[in-house]
Amino acid sequence: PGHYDKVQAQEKWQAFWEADRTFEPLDDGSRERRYVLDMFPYPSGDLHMGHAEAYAMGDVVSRYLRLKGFDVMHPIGWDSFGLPAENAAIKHNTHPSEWTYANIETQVRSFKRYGLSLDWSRRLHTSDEEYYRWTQWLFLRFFERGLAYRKDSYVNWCPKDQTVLANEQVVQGHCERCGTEVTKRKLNQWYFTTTDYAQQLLDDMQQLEGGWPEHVLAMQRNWIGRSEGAHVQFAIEGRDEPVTVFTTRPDTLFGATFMVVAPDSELAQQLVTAAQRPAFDAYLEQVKKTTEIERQSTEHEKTGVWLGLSATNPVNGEQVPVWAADYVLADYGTGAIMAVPAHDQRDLDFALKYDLPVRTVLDVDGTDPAVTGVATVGDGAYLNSGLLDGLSDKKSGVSTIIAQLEEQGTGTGTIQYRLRDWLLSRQRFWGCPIPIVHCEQCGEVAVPDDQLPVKLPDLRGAALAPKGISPLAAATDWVATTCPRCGGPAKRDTDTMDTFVDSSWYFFRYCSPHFADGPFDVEAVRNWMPVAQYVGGVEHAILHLLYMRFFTKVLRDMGMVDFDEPMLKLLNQGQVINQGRAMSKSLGNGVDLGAQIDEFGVDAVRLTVVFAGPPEDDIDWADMSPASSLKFLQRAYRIASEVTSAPDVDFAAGDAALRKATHKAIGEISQLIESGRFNVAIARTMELVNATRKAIDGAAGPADPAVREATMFIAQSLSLVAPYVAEEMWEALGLPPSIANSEWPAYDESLTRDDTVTMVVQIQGKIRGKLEVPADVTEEAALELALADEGVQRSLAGREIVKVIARLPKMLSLVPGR
Ligand code: ANZ
Ligand code: ZN
Repeated sequence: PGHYDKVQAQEKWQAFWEADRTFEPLDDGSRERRYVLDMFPYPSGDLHMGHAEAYAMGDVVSRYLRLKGFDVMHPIGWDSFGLPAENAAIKHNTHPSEWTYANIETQVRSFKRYGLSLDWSRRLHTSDEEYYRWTQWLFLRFFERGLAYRKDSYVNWCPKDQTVLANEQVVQGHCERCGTEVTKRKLNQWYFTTTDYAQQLLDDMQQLEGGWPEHVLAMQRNWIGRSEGAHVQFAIEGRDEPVTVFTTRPDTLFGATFMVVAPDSELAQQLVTAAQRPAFDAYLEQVKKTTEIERQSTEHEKTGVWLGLSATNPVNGEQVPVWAADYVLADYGTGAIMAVPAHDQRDLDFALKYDLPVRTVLDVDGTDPAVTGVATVGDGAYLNSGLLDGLSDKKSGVSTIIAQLEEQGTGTGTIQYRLRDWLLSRQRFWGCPIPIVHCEQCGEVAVPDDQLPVKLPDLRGAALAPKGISPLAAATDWVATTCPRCGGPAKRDTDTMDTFVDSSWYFFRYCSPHFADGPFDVEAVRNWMPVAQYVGGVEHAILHLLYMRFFTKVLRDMGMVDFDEPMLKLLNQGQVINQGRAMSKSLGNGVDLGAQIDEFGVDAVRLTVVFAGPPEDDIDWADMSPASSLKFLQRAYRIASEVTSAPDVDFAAGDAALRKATHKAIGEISQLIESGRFNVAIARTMELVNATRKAIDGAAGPADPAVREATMFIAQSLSLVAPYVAEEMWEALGLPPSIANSEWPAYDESLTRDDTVTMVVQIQGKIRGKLEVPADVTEEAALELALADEGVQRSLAGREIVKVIARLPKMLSLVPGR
């Protein structure tokens, strides 16, 4: 007796919750709604320790809000398109869906075993036709609004495999499959205009202050990267159009001694002279082998080639040579810069290497960059700078030069964002097809809504292997279609969408997962969103969160949602590591979740991960002891099995000391959970278990009503992390299942006060009231209590207090005015 059988309990309660549909929300408006969301999983094999932690955290919030009386929606689904399924299909000569859905089923079983309070009725998979139909529908709405467009850009290309590679398939510049050096190839690809929303994405972060971790907001801010500066036009001899550069330091224009354009830009192609063409072409081939990261690195040795011509500096008419160099990127700013070697280190490195002039135009610290090799930055007195000479701060330098350029018509102040448009095309099979048809007569034509979804053709195994064009392009029967506009012959677009598109709107779909007339029921989204708590890994701190914020803003502008930000609160759980290192196959330090559960049970594993430390911190499994978690749970269960009072016993008659401990715990644990300090909440629960044990063994005994009250709350508090043992405890207490439908107790503050004293309230020397107050009552609190007392109020009859004499805690004397 008194022993909790973990395996039996798991099976019993899983079956109960499923049959009872315990975790499906009522969704009838009878209770206030709360939406708790975990980032949905990718179906790569079974759940691992990382999942165990993340989902345990989300479940604490979800179960707590449910007990607090909210109608909680806590859905689950799968981000089920993606490259690993395609690789598995090639390897095993199957269809990617086989690997995908088999893994999903494995994960479903594990999630259920893990005892999460998930609503299985809302389950979705982004690779289902029912889902991707609406991904396509959304794409078309973006397309209609000019938010989806095509342009040329470079992709990673393996010359041996003849295939496009995703960034994660390029390992140190080489193809992951065959080791060949990866090069770049130009392709016409689809983009979303995230840049149109750059400023809103920045501004709306104000609404997330306090709800999102500060470092995530900082990462978003950096990624958007707002820079204030100017566009400056340099005339080119023999060319009508000037070349425009973007600079954050237009005030250094007098120090511009050359100009640089990105070698892989259209502009470089236009500018290069016939004489320099061979040198340039050879250089471009070399640049294509350099990764973007190398090009941006300050360590990387900069290279370049002269394009054979000069440009005119608009403020002094000076002729400066025009170069192409790898450190200038094609898709930032205008893809062209004015080089000011004295005050920009990259330009200085380049100038010293190629023997280009260095001219100091700012005296920052008395040093000369041409001599030291160190560019000087910041504020300083302007030199050799015409109208700027005499000024000595950047702010007035910048505004003066911009005013001059604007007057001349050779430049304007501008704001530049580092954020780029979202490249969403993938030359991959296992993704959502882009619902566009290319017609020779009509150009890009949207597939009509009533013909959605554009389904993937049935390709498997070798048909997915690389062979020069993407698998969809090779499916010629599928590609050939008729133009929806003119009826003539046309071709389907053969790209699929980045899976980040799928995950940018799944949280809307959960609100009405089977809605057939649109991606979601607007009314359902209004009822449930924004999400009260979002939980997921910090690896998604930038792209996923930015993209889903972007989608939300577009949907808002379409009138489909009425808020700016979809997730009010964000929790980034830490990682589970082992022996100080991330778990990995090569280190052999992986900890298998299934094996841990087999040995210690779900409750003990969940308790361990949540108790390990603040949710945001990493957990080192080597320091954990699921065995002692299990021991504690047994201790808690034993208490419940020993309680002998009836369920309807009157708690008020219980042992005062234990009642006080219980109510203190209720107050504190509620606060701790609400502020995300789950580990401390568990520590408080452990203390209450100890106090209850003492009461049972001591004078109070197992029949004392306070013991029942305490044990009920222990079970409820434990139910947030150890749901099986909590249900067993609830049952042992003779209470109806499920504990998940019980009510989090109200905390009675008066019970938690320390010893009370009777305070006498005198008015003009006469006793008008006697009150029970805490022994350590403050004058302010005493006065407030006194003024709330009916007898005192009657006697004061509305008169103001002009003087208070306090001899606390025994006496408070009030002198009213006339
Ligand atoms: C002249 C200059 C002088 C610059 C100076 C800086 C200091 P952020 O702050 O990141 O926006 N730049 C502009 N476009 C570029 C591109 N496509 N690739 C590489 N570099 C580019 O940086 C803006 C500065 O980075 C610009 O201001 C430009 O160099 C360079 F004392 O112009 B600056
Ligand atoms: Zn047509």
